[in-house]
Amino acid sequence: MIFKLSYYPAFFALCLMFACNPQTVQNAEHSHFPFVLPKEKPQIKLSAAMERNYDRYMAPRPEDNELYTQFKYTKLEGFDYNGGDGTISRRDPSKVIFANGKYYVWYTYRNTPTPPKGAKNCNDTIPSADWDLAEIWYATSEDGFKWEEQGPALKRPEKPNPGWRSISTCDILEWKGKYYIYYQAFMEASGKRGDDCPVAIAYADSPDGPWTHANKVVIPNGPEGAWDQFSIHDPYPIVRDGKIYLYYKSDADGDPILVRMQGLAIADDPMGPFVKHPQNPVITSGHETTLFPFKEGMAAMVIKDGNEHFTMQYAPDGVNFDIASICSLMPTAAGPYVPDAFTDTKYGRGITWGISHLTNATTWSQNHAILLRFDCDLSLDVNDPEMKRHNS
Ligand code: AAL
Repeated sequence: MIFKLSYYPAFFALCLMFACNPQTVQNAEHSHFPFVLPKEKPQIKLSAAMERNYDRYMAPRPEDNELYTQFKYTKLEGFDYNGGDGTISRRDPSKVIFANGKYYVWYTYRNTPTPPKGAKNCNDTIPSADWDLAEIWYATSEDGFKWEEQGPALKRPEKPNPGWRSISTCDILEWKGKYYIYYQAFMEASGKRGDDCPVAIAYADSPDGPWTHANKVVIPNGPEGAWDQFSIHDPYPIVRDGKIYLYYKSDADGDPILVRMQGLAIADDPMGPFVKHPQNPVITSGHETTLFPFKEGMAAMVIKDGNEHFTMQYAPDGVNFDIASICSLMPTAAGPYVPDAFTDTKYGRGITWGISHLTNATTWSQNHAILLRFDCDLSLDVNDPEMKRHNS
């Protein structure tokens, strides 16, 4: 409908009267609604959606939330994939660390005569899944974009040691000047009962190795009926409170309710014993584990799978996580560069980049995967007075 020109003065007069009405002004000041979204939760009756917009997340707008980010992806230089025919795969990167003037990343490396063929068709040389018959390789970089593959950090140990069939999905710990790699230790092919594997460990004096398999399970599967009976996957150690906080995933043998939750095991020594937290599982969703110290607590990227997939979560005590934000296009199997992963920080500074993987996912067992870099903004200002106060 079009206003006749002669109506305009009357219309503006009405608007002016409304704006100048003391009652209108008072309401606007009182509620700020529905015109302005206040930063603090207003003391008025809110809808359920607005209640949780204030209570559940760290800020009412994503852009003000320190644990909200968008992700940017960049192809890495320096890796050969045999033309992408599925015979070479790199996946499940560790955290990135900085040592000896360069960045290091470790990852699952598979180079087999054929791409994965599924559990029925695998043998000693044909892999069942992308992470079957794998080794742990590593690469270094000066800028995080151009990488030099250095070769194997760890080959499979001799049968019957844990991991003789495959070693995969590792993560790194630096502790008292020594280095430790935690990895999934397969004793049968994935897709048979091999995925029911525990976590084993190797150690070295330098990130360049040489690495020694301890030939020892450090995080065993839970007892029958426990949520983590079937697997201990994606080990992810961080130093907190002078101890090793190792997060891990279990997949409950495909149980539709419990599928892929995350737990925590704590130890005073890298070799264990690790004590599983009585409140496990501490995260109910996600797939691979990705966490980092943030403020006084721990932040987690809860990526695919579960009711709370694609969220950033925060636990002030590293145990009791809540949703901080919802993000999209999150990095799969992210291994961030966590500058304070091992410093026992009292006020974590967050992350800005890391390495993740991308699979072509043509079958359940995934033909092959590539590594790529992600960039994000999940970091705090290092000059933040709070950070200085906590870490001084
Ligand atoms: C990954 C990880 C673990 C699983 C498989 C290989 O992305 O969650 O490592 O076992 O998939």
